[in-house]
Amino acid sequence: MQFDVLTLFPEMFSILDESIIGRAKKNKKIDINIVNIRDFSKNKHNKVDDTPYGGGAGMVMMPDVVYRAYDSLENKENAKVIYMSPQGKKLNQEKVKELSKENHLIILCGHYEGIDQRVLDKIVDEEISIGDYVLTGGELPAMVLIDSVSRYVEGVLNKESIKEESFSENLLEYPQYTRPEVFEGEKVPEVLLSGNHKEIDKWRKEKSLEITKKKRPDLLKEVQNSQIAPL
Ligand code: 4G0
Repeated sequence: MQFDVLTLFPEMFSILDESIIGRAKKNKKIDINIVNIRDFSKNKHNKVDDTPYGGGAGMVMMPDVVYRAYDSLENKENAKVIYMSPQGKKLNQEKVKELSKENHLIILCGHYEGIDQRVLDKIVDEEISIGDYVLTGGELPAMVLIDSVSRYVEGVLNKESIKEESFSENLLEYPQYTRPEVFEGEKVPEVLLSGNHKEIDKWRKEKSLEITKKKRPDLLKEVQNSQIAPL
């Protein structure tokens, strides 16, 4: 999977060199190409934004600079262009799975009051929001998108994790325990030490259901609607 990111703050993306996404990059399971929009300014001061027509506060990113940055990318024909914006369609796990089936995503990160509408109309296929709140830029949302989508790319996670996840769809995870057997006087639930895998599975499903009922009853209604009997 190829990700191209158009941004004014390329250094923010060093976060993706860590942990599982960093390993996926090293192992060539994903390729993340960060492009600095500022490199495509023709202004002698490398200006990338200007005041809004019609007046008002803040600055707007100029369409020609953003377009040249986009146009510099190779193999765009089969790529989907995504604009990270609080006005976009809300990202969820279903959308993440759908995007993971693409081969090439181009992610545009806006700043200031946004980007000139004309270049958005010309190049953007989908506008996506990571939630109903405003951030200072689209960079953190872009990284959230890359992380969540990369988890579904073949070879990034081990197959077991993904399988277990789909098994418990629309339910929250059961609690996990590891050594020591007693921590601050609290013992690990006995059933997990029993070696009885049928009983362990049953306990975990019950816990998942109980925790979902308590923390996210809205999810449980979706489980009922989807006709998947969890127990
Ligand atoms: C475009 C995305 C980009 C427009 C981006 C702001 C939150 C999200 C930006 C704006 C972002 C999100 C109109 C304020 C940059 N903040 N929820 N900030 N406007 O995904």
